[in-house]
Amino acid sequence: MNTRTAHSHPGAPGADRTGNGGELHRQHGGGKETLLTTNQGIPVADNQNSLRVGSRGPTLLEDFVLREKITSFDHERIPERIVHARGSGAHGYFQPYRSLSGITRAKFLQDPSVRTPVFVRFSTVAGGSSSIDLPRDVRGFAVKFYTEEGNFDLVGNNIPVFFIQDAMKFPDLVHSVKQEPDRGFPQAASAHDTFWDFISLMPESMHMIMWAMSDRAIPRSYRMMEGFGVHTFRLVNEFGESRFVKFHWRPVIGSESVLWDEAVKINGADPDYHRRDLWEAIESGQYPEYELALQVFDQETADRLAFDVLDPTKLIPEEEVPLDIVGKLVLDRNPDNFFAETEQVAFCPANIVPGIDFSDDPLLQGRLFSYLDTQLSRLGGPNFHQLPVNKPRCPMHNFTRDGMAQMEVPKGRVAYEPNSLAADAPRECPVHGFTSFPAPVEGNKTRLRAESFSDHYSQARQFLLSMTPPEREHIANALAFELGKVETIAIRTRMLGHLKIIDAALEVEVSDQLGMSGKADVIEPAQAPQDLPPSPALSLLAKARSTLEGRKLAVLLGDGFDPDMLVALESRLKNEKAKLAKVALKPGAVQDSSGKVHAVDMALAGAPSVLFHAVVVLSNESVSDALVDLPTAQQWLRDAFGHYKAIGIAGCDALAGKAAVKGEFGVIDLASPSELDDLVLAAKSGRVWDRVGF
Ligand code: HDE
Repeated sequence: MNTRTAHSHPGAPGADRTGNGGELHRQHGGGKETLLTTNQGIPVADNQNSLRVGSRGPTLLEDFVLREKITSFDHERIPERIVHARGSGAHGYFQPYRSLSGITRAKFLQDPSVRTPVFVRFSTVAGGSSSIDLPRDVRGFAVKFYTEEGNFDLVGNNIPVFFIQDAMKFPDLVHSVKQEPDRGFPQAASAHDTFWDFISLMPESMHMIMWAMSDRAIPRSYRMMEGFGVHTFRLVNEFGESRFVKFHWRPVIGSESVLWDEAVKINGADPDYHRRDLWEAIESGQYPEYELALQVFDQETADRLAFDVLDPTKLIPEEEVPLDIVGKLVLDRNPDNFFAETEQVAFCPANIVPGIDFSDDPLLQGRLFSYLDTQLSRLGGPNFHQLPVNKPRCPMHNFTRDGMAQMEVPKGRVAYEPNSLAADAPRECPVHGFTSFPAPVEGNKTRLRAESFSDHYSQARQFLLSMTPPEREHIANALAFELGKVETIAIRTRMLGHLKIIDAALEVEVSDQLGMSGKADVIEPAQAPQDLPPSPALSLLAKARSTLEGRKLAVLLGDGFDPDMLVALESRLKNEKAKLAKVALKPGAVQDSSGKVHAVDMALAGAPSVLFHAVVVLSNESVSDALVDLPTAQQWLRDAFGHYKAIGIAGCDALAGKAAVKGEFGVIDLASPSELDDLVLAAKSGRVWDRVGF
């Protein structure tokens, strides 16, 4: 089969490959179409695939079409990042649990007593640097390890797969999700025509779309997010033996997501929600921790898997290649200066150390070029590695010189090699130096995508079928919400056509919500999907731990509340390693039943219940009924109830009655401190799904 045809987009007319004497137009239907050209006016024959050796081999440097396209893209914004512009960073360290010398010679993975300093930056993808923290979006999870053999950057995401298979399509993907170029909106949102137009024409994006519409795209906190290296990499040991590896990060306090209604409200109440949460957790000594886990496998296993390990739109289920937990990342220091560190940090997937190597994943191969290139314009020249946050912590000597913003003052006459005039000049070293794993490659130069990349639906279906009922419903709701914002009907029906291939029931649910039942386009998949067994590890809820560690709860205090109950609540939550925010109508004054005035953390007007994991109201309506008729107080409880949160109430029957939450599932009457056990139990299990019968 001609795989170029298999991957061509429904609706995209095939290119006219006949010579036409350099005309800028070609005939299509009744009218003339404008030819796609490079900046030099050279017509482009294939805008889908980069030039590579064989269909699965590395990409060639001579690919001027790819290079120009990516270069031009890389220089589009100054100085904010083109993608991942909105981010938050922290310092910390990484420590392996044991030596990994059997599988890699990387020094920082040899000795469990060695801590390697790191800088981590979490980010959203689509929005500008001042955009909200809770759009529905992928999150970046980028780690710079300052190892004794140089910097290793693991530049990953919180989703283990990606939208596209080839770097050639990245500028198109990003252009489609960013604000539409004529109108400059919407900011930080995928719910618009151009994104879904592109996606609906790119069947390879269907797996990632299931993830991007899932709870993963609206995390409660950066501290509660998984991370993934996405691509297959290699590990190489001291004997030169290589194995493949997929990198994973797992948050020690478990994962958690918000509901879409919460996300929308949090964006209004606190657009810096994630940034503030990360900062405050570190300031208070509650250090975010993540375990590094590896999926290590050999060529034989790779050959046995149902998918090509070079295809970044696919994952390897943990049930097939289990995770090996090998170390821990701890974030224990906030940046001193946001710009100098979080903004100027320059990650690059090409930064690897001896013992780690690339695979021929065509998306990774394109990234190896892009990041360094983009820093040249973003950070103004070739010396950005001298900025403190980017500078290696190990000795660094070479003969690169000059350039904008040169901060070093190199001494001596010798800035070349070989040389005989400087005996102490740095020399190459075949023993300790980085050597590429000599993976064999052969094939013709071609822009062909491997046949093994052409199943676009099986893992999308597998992901969906691995979800718990609430998670599955969220995906359907998210799709209906996003497609409901798409104005072009043909884009909606095209997407419904893809959903039908992924899962017929999903299409029925979404088209019903859109009022478009039976309207799905008929789409012929390049390869018919296979039914894969569900992978429970893909569900966040199925593996959620019962815990309150690192969670923030709120107590709304009304005048005359019982101080003993507050003390009991505080100490109970402290034992659970949770935090409690004290909220009151007036931040300056709330009195307990003895008349004592208490300090308050937040005023009710600025502390909607969406900001918290679970909520409590302690009041005394016989002393003061100030809260009862207050719409904000009623809404506080209504929202918490509607978001399936555990709720504790004491001395506020009238308010609970007006908010219509009294006696409902997960609403616990705190008549005495012993009832706190029930509250803690309910809050620990996350959401009270019983309220909707899940
Ligand atoms: Fe990136 N990406 N990317 N990306 N990416 C950037 O680099 C790019 C991809 C990721 O906190 C840019 O310094 C291309 C996958 C993160 O500073 C840019 C392709 C994954 C961050 C760039 C990809 C990522 C970036 C923008 C397709 C997950 C933020 C500014 C070939 C594995 C790092 C910059 C930070 C940032 C290019 C695809 C993750 C333009 C060309 C897949 C976490 O160079």
